[in-house]
Amino acid sequence: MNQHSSDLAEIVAGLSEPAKRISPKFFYDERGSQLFDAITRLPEYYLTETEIGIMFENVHEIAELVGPQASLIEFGSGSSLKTRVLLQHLNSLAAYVPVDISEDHLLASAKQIQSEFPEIEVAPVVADFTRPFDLPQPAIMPLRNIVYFPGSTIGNFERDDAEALLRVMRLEAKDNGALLIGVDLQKDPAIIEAAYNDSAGITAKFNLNMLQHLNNDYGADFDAHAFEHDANYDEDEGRVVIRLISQAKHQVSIGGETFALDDGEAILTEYSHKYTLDGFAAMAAKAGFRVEKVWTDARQLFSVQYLVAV
Ligand code: SAH
Ligand code: AVI
Repeated sequence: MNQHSSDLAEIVAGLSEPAKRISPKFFYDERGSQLFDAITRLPEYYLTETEIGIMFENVHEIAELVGPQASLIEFGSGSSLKTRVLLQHLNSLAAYVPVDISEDHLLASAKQIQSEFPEIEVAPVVADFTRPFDLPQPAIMPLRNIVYFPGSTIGNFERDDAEALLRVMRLEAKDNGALLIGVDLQKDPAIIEAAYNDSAGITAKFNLNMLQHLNNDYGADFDAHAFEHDANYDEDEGRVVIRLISQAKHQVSIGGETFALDDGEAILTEYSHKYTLDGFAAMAAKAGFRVEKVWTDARQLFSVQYLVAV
């Protein structure tokens, strides 16, 4: 089965469940990637600004831990916004390998990075990182692999899937490698809910754009006007639950199947888990990593963590 057919089968399977769901990876066509970039600039979306602040403050220490001639492999690189500070400070990088599912956006970002850092080999990989994929062999032999996973994208995976993804990263890091990861922290629910219900309505557009993506690329016939964005923080589960709520009883078709939606029925599009430091360390340990260093901001909103293979 090719990538497109297995994606379509995955979407149909999610809509066939009693509680309908679509994976958040389908947010990211070109427009979805642009809308995500707009989210990162929103005043309510504390994650990006806070993470960049932590990176700037601690990049010398990070560079020391990483050492010379590493290969930097970034999962879900998007516009590689936070990576620039690393590319400026890491010592004689062997290569930078951004991996992302959003093909046009990745290739344009990689080209831009290559022009800003001509001395570094930039080798983009278009792939769904939840499925097996090959990494390129850089011209300079890396001394170690550093997997970089910023943005708290790990939070978009349910706990078992997050642990499985950490295991994949553990394999990529090999025994002498490390994982540098951004992890959003549990905090006052009001701060979290505001980040996913911004007053400019960009997160709503991002959520609804998934339906347009499925119409354009997978032959669906969703009417995006028939849905509303919904995001609530579930404190017990420590996660934001992001959904699209049908505003009328209607039907949608995709992949030769027709699905009935009730007025008020939800399609789950994303979870965004928030961790405690202890909770994340316990999960990382199960995946074969030990947390060597944690950096946070003064308000303890967000963390950047350096995990070594055990
Ligand atoms: N790392 C950036 C972007 C985060 S947005 C930052 O911190 O700002 C999440 C990114 O992961 C998007 O660029 C999206 O296209 C990518 N992504 C999401 N699911 C993916 C998957 N399964 N495989 C590959 N890339 C994925
Ligand atoms: C990519 N990911 C970490 C974002 C998040 O905060 O969970 C995606 C997002 N969804 C809505 N706003 C941002």
